[in-house]
Amino acid sequence: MTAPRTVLLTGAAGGIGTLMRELLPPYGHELRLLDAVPVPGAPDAIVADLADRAALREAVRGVDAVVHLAGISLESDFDRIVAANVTGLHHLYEAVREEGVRRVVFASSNHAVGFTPLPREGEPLLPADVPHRPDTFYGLSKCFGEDLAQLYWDRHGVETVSLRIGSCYPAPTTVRMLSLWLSPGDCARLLHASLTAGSVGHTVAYGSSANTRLRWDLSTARALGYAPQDDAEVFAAELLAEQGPLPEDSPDALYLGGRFCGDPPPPSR
Ligand code: NAI
Ligand code: 15L
Repeated sequence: MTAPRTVLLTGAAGGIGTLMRELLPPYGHELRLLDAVPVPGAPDAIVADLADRAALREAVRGVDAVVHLAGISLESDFDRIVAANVTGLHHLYEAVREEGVRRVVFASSNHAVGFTPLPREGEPLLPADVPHRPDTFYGLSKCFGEDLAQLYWDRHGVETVSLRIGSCYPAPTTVRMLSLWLSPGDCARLLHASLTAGSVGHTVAYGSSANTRLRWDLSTARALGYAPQDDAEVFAAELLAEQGPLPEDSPDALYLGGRFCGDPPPPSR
Protein backbone atom coordinates (compact mmCIF):
# COMPACT_ATOMS: atom_id res chain seq x y z
CA MET A 1 0.00 0.00 0.00
CA THR A 2 1.44 3.39 -0.92
CA ALA A 3 0.69 7.02 0.04
CA PRO A 4 -1.00 9.33 -0.77
CA ARG A 5 -4.30 7.88 0.23
CA THR A 6 -7.76 9.17 1.02
CA VAL A 7 -8.48 8.34 4.62
CA LEU A 8 -11.63 8.72 6.71
CA LEU A 9 -10.62 9.87 10.19
CA THR A 10 -13.41 9.18 12.69
CA GLY A 11 -13.35 10.80 16.12
CA ALA A 12 -11.75 13.85 14.48
CA ALA A 13 -12.96 16.21 17.22
CA GLY A 14 -11.39 14.15 20.02
CA GLY A 15 -7.99 14.39 21.67
CA ILE A 16 -6.04 12.16 19.27
CA GLY A 17 -8.16 13.18 16.27
CA THR A 18 -7.34 16.84 16.84
CA LEU A 19 -3.62 16.05 16.94
CA MET A 20 -3.75 13.76 13.88
CA ARG A 21 -5.67 16.25 11.74
CA GLU A 22 -2.48 18.32 11.72
CA LEU A 23 0.12 15.55 11.73
CA LEU A 24 -1.17 13.05 9.14
CA PRO A 25 -1.59 15.21 5.99
CA PRO A 26 2.20 15.84 5.64
CA TYR A 27 2.55 12.07 5.05
CA GLY A 28 0.42 12.47 1.93
CA HIS A 29 -2.91 11.38 3.39
CA GLU A 30 -5.94 13.36 2.34
CA LEU A 31 -8.33 13.30 5.29
CA ARG A 32 -12.11 13.16 5.36
CA LEU A 33 -13.26 13.92 8.91
CA LEU A 34 -16.18 12.50 10.89
CA ASP A 35 -17.38 12.94 14.45
CA ALA A 36 -20.67 12.98 16.37
CA VAL A 37 -19.97 16.61 17.21
CA PRO A 38 -18.81 19.44 14.94
CA VAL A 39 -15.05 19.49 14.39
CA PRO A 40 -13.70 22.93 15.30
CA GLY A 41 -12.19 24.70 12.30
CA ALA A 42 -13.39 22.04 9.85
CA PRO A 43 -16.75 23.08 8.36
CA ASP A 44 -16.59 20.22 5.81
CA ALA A 45 -16.33 17.54 8.48
CA ILE A 46 -19.16 15.02 8.50
CA VAL A 47 -21.21 15.28 11.70
CA ALA A 48 -22.70 11.84 12.21
CA ASP A 49 -23.15 9.32 14.97
CA LEU A 50 -21.93 5.73 14.60
CA ALA A 51 -25.61 4.78 14.99
CA ASP A 52 -26.34 6.30 11.57
CA ARG A 53 -25.66 3.49 9.08
CA ALA A 54 -26.58 5.51 5.98
CA ALA A 55 -24.26 8.35 6.96
CA LEU A 56 -21.41 5.90 7.61
CA ARG A 57 -21.87 4.24 4.24
CA GLU A 58 -21.68 7.60 2.51
CA ALA A 59 -18.71 8.64 4.64
CA VAL A 60 -16.58 5.63 3.65
CA ARG A 61 -17.53 5.74 -0.06
CA GLY A 62 -14.41 6.23 -2.15
CA VAL A 63 -11.84 6.25 0.66
CA ASP A 64 -8.81 3.97 0.61
CA ALA A 65 -8.80 3.37 4.36
CA VAL A 66 -10.38 4.34 7.67
CA VAL A 67 -8.59 5.41 10.84
CA HIS A 68 -11.23 4.68 13.44
CA LEU A 69 -10.81 6.72 16.62
CA ALA A 70 -14.48 7.51 17.38
CA GLY A 71 -16.12 5.95 20.40
CA ILE A 72 -16.29 6.02 24.16
CA SER A 73 -12.69 6.32 25.32
CA LEU A 74 -13.02 5.71 29.08
CA GLU A 75 -14.98 3.50 31.42
CA SER A 76 -18.66 4.36 31.30
CA ASP A 77 -22.17 2.99 31.49
CA PHE A 78 -22.32 -0.46 29.82
CA ASP A 79 -25.18 0.41 27.44
CA ARG A 80 -23.47 3.58 26.31
CA ILE A 81 -20.26 1.67 25.58
CA VAL A 82 -22.14 -1.02 23.68
CA ALA A 83 -23.96 1.56 21.53
CA ALA A 84 -20.78 3.30 20.35
CA ASN A 85 -18.00 0.71 20.62
CA VAL A 86 -19.89 -2.49 19.79
CA THR A 87 -22.97 -1.67 17.68
CA GLY A 88 -21.37 1.45 16.21
CA LEU A 89 -18.22 -0.45 15.30
CA HIS A 90 -20.29 -3.14 13.60
CA HIS A 91 -22.02 -0.43 11.58
CA LEU A 92 -18.66 0.95 10.51
CA TYR A 93 -17.33 -2.45 9.38
CA GLU A 94 -20.54 -3.15 7.48
CA ALA A 95 -20.17 0.17 5.65
CA VAL A 96 -16.51 -0.66 4.92
CA ARG A 97 -17.45 -4.10 3.59
CA GLU A 98 -20.31 -2.79 1.48
CA GLU A 99 -18.20 -0.02 -0.06
CA GLY A 100 -15.14 -2.25 -0.65
CA VAL A 101 -12.73 -0.28 1.57
CA ARG A 102 -9.62 -2.37 1.98
CA ARG A 103 -8.16 -1.37 5.33
CA VAL A 104 -9.14 -0.09 8.78
CA VAL A 105 -6.76 1.11 11.47
CA PHE A 106 -8.64 0.52 14.71
CA ALA A 107 -7.82 2.37 17.93
CA SER A 108 -7.79 -0.48 20.41
CA SER A 109 -6.32 0.08 23.85
CA ASN A 110 -3.96 -1.26 26.47
CA HIS A 111 -7.16 -1.83 28.47
CA ALA A 112 -8.09 -4.80 26.24
CA VAL A 113 -5.32 -6.61 28.13
CA GLY A 114 -5.30 -4.38 31.20
CA PHE A 115 -5.36 -7.14 33.83
CA THR A 116 -2.16 -8.66 32.39
CA PRO A 117 0.44 -8.53 35.19
CA LEU A 118 3.37 -6.28 34.28
CA PRO A 119 6.63 -8.18 33.77
CA ARG A 120 9.13 -7.79 36.61
CA GLU A 121 12.68 -6.54 36.17
CA GLY A 122 14.57 -9.01 33.93
CA GLU A 123 11.43 -10.75 32.63
CA PRO A 124 10.64 -10.56 28.90
CA LEU A 125 8.53 -7.67 27.60
CA LEU A 126 4.84 -8.48 27.01
CA PRO A 127 4.26 -9.84 23.51
CA ALA A 128 1.24 -8.67 21.49
CA ASP A 129 -0.28 -12.18 21.56
CA VAL A 130 -1.10 -12.25 25.29
CA PRO A 131 -4.72 -13.35 25.87
CA HIS A 132 -7.43 -10.73 26.23
CA ARG A 133 -7.75 -9.62 29.87
CA PRO A 134 -9.98 -6.53 29.81
CA ASP A 135 -9.93 -4.35 32.91
CA THR A 136 -13.28 -2.57 32.35
CA PHE A 137 -16.37 -2.67 30.13
CA TYR A 138 -14.42 -0.15 28.04
CA GLY A 139 -11.52 -2.62 27.70
CA LEU A 140 -14.01 -5.39 26.92
CA SER A 141 -15.39 -3.32 24.03
CA LYS A 142 -11.86 -3.08 22.63
CA CYS A 143 -11.54 -6.89 22.86
CA PHE A 144 -14.77 -7.08 20.86
CA GLY A 145 -13.34 -4.63 18.34
CA GLU A 146 -10.22 -6.74 17.84
CA ASP A 147 -12.34 -9.88 17.38
CA LEU A 148 -14.70 -8.10 14.97
CA ALA A 149 -11.67 -7.03 12.95
CA GLN A 150 -10.46 -10.65 12.85
CA LEU A 151 -13.91 -11.81 11.67
CA TYR A 152 -14.02 -9.22 8.88
CA TRP A 153 -10.56 -10.29 7.73
CA ASP A 154 -11.31 -14.02 7.80
CA ARG A 155 -14.80 -13.75 6.31
CA HIS A 156 -14.67 -10.67 4.10
CA GLY A 157 -10.98 -9.89 3.44
CA VAL A 158 -11.13 -6.46 5.13
CA GLU A 159 -7.68 -5.77 6.56
CA THR A 160 -7.23 -4.17 10.00
CA VAL A 161 -4.36 -3.04 12.14
CA SER A 162 -5.60 -2.99 15.73
CA LEU A 163 -3.37 -0.66 17.71
CA ARG A 164 -3.41 -1.13 21.47
CA ILE A 165 -2.57 2.46 22.21
CA GLY A 166 -0.88 3.26 25.51
CA SER A 167 -1.39 6.93 26.46
CA CYS A 168 -1.39 9.42 23.59
CA TYR A 169 -1.10 13.01 24.76
CA PRO A 170 1.20 15.94 24.03
CA ALA A 171 3.25 14.92 27.10
CA PRO A 172 3.00 12.20 29.78
CA THR A 173 1.16 13.43 32.88
CA THR A 174 1.62 10.48 35.24
CA VAL A 175 4.51 8.20 36.26
CA ARG A 176 2.64 5.26 34.68
CA MET A 177 2.73 7.07 31.35
CA LEU A 178 6.54 7.03 31.41
CA SER A 179 6.09 3.45 30.18
CA LEU A 180 2.99 3.84 27.98
CA TRP A 181 3.32 7.28 26.39
CA LEU A 182 2.73 7.56 22.66
CA SER A 183 3.90 10.99 21.53
CA PRO A 184 1.73 12.73 18.92
CA GLY A 185 4.61 12.55 16.41
CA ASP A 186 5.04 8.81 17.00
CA CYS A 187 1.27 8.32 16.79
CA ALA A 188 1.32 9.85 13.30
CA ARG A 189 4.31 7.62 12.38
CA LEU A 190 2.45 4.56 13.66
CA LEU A 191 -0.77 5.40 11.83
CA HIS A 192 1.16 6.08 8.62
CA ALA A 193 2.98 2.75 8.93
CA SER A 194 -0.33 0.98 9.61
CA LEU A 195 -1.91 2.60 6.54
CA THR A 196 0.92 1.84 4.15
CA ALA A 197 2.41 -1.51 5.26
CA GLY A 198 2.03 -4.40 2.80
CA SER A 199 -0.54 -7.14 3.54
CA VAL A 200 -1.47 -6.98 7.19
CA GLY A 201 -4.47 -9.34 7.41
CA HIS A 202 -5.50 -8.59 10.96
CA THR A 203 -2.46 -7.44 12.91
CA VAL A 204 -2.54 -6.50 16.60
CA ALA A 205 0.27 -4.22 17.77
CA TYR A 206 1.09 -2.17 20.85
CA GLY A 207 1.31 1.56 20.33
CA SER A 208 3.78 3.64 22.29
CA SER A 209 6.94 5.63 21.83
CA ALA A 210 10.37 4.01 22.34
CA ASN A 211 10.19 4.63 26.07
CA THR A 212 13.11 3.62 28.29
CA ARG A 213 10.54 2.13 30.75
CA LEU A 214 8.66 0.06 28.12
CA ARG A 215 7.00 -3.08 29.50
CA TRP A 216 5.61 -4.27 26.17
CA ASP A 217 7.22 -5.39 22.97
CA LEU A 218 6.97 -3.03 20.01
CA SER A 219 8.29 -5.55 17.48
CA THR A 220 4.89 -6.10 15.81
CA ALA A 221 4.53 -2.35 15.29
CA ARG A 222 8.13 -2.11 14.05
CA ALA A 223 7.42 -4.90 11.56
CA LEU A 224 4.78 -2.62 10.00
CA GLY A 225 7.54 -0.08 9.36
CA TYR A 226 7.04 1.98 12.53
CA ALA A 227 10.23 3.65 13.75
CA PRO A 228 9.45 5.59 16.94
CA GLN A 229 11.51 8.70 17.59
CA ASP A 230 10.47 9.75 21.10
CA ASP A 231 11.10 8.56 24.67
CA ALA A 232 9.04 9.65 27.70
CA GLU A 233 12.21 9.47 29.84
CA VAL A 234 12.89 13.16 29.18
CA PHE A 235 9.87 13.85 31.44
CA ALA A 236 10.87 11.34 34.15
CA ALA A 237 12.78 13.55 36.59
CA GLU A 238 10.02 16.16 36.68
CA LEU A 239 7.16 13.65 37.04
CA LEU A 240 8.95 11.59 39.70
CA ALA A 241 9.80 14.71 41.71
CA GLU A 242 6.15 15.78 41.54
CA GLN A 243 4.42 12.42 42.10
CA GLY A 244 7.05 10.07 43.57
CA PRO A 245 7.63 6.47 42.40
CA LEU A 246 4.64 4.14 41.98
CA PRO A 247 3.81 2.31 45.26
CA GLU A 248 4.77 -1.36 44.75
CA ASP A 249 1.30 -2.69 45.54
CA SER A 250 -0.64 -0.14 43.46
CA PRO A 251 -2.57 -1.16 40.33
CA ASP A 252 -0.28 1.14 38.33
CA ALA A 253 2.73 -0.96 39.42
CA LEU A 254 1.05 -4.36 39.13
CA TYR A 255 -1.06 -4.36 35.96
CA LEU A 256 -0.73 -3.07 32.41
CA GLY A 257 -4.08 -1.27 32.73
CA GLY A 258 -2.93 0.46 35.92
CA ARG A 259 -5.60 2.40 37.77
CA PHE A 260 -8.30 1.08 35.39
CA CYS A 261 -7.80 -2.17 37.37
CA GLY A 262 -8.61 -0.37 40.62
CA ASP A 263 -12.01 -0.36 42.25
CA PRO A 264 -13.72 1.69 41.00
CA PRO A 265 -11.80 2.45 37.79
CA PRO A 266 -11.43 6.14 37.01
CA PRO A 267 -14.39 7.50 35.06
CA SER A 268 -12.22 10.31 33.68
CA ARG A 269 -8.58 11.37 33.41
P1 NAI B 1 -11.78 11.20 22.82
O1 NAI B 1 -12.82 10.76 23.77
O2 NAI B 1 -11.04 12.47 23.07
O3 NAI B 1 -12.39 11.29 21.35
C1 NAI B 1 -13.35 10.37 20.88
C2 NAI B 1 -14.19 11.08 19.83
O4 NAI B 1 -15.17 10.15 19.36
C3 NAI B 1 -14.95 12.31 20.36
O5 NAI B 1 -14.68 13.44 19.57
C4 NAI B 1 -16.41 11.91 20.28
O6 NAI B 1 -17.28 12.99 19.95
C5 NAI B 1 -16.39 10.84 19.21
N1 NAI B 1 -17.48 9.88 19.39
C6 NAI B 1 -17.84 9.26 20.54
N2 NAI B 1 -18.92 8.49 20.33
C7 NAI B 1 -19.26 8.64 19.02
C8 NAI B 1 -20.29 8.12 18.22
N3 NAI B 1 -21.22 7.29 18.72
N4 NAI B 1 -20.34 8.49 16.92
C9 NAI B 1 -19.41 9.33 16.40
N5 NAI B 1 -18.41 9.88 17.13
C10 NAI B 1 -18.34 9.53 18.42
O7 NAI B 1 -10.75 9.98 22.68
P2 NAI B 1 -9.23 10.01 22.28
O8 NAI B 1 -8.42 10.13 23.49
O9 NAI B 1 -9.02 10.95 21.15
O10 NAI B 1 -9.05 8.52 21.76
C11 NAI B 1 -9.36 8.18 20.43
C12 NAI B 1 -9.51 6.66 20.33
O11 NAI B 1 -8.31 6.04 20.77
C13 NAI B 1 -10.64 6.10 21.20
O12 NAI B 1 -11.25 5.03 20.49
C14 NAI B 1 -9.90 5.57 22.42
O13 NAI B 1 -10.60 4.48 23.00
C15 NAI B 1 -8.58 5.14 21.82
N6 NAI B 1 -7.49 5.18 22.79
C16 NAI B 1 -7.04 6.40 23.24
C17 NAI B 1 -5.98 6.47 24.11
C18 NAI B 1 -5.38 7.76 24.55
O14 NAI B 1 -4.34 7.74 25.20
N7 NAI B 1 -5.98 8.90 24.23
C19 NAI B 1 -5.34 5.22 24.61
C20 NAI B 1 -5.91 4.00 24.08
C21 NAI B 1 -6.94 4.01 23.19
C1 15L C 1 -7.19 4.63 27.15
O1 15L C 1 -7.61 3.66 26.52
C2 15L C 1 -8.01 5.87 27.27
O2 15L C 1 -8.77 6.14 26.11
C3 15L C 1 -7.17 7.10 27.57
O3 15L C 1 -8.01 8.13 28.00
C4 15L C 1 -6.07 6.84 28.62
O4 15L C 1 -6.63 6.75 29.87
C5 15L C 1 -5.27 5.60 28.24
O5 15L C 1 -6.06 4.50 27.88
C6 15L C 1 -4.32 5.17 29.38
O6 15L C 1 -4.30 4.00 29.76
O7 15L C 1 -3.57 6.06 29.84
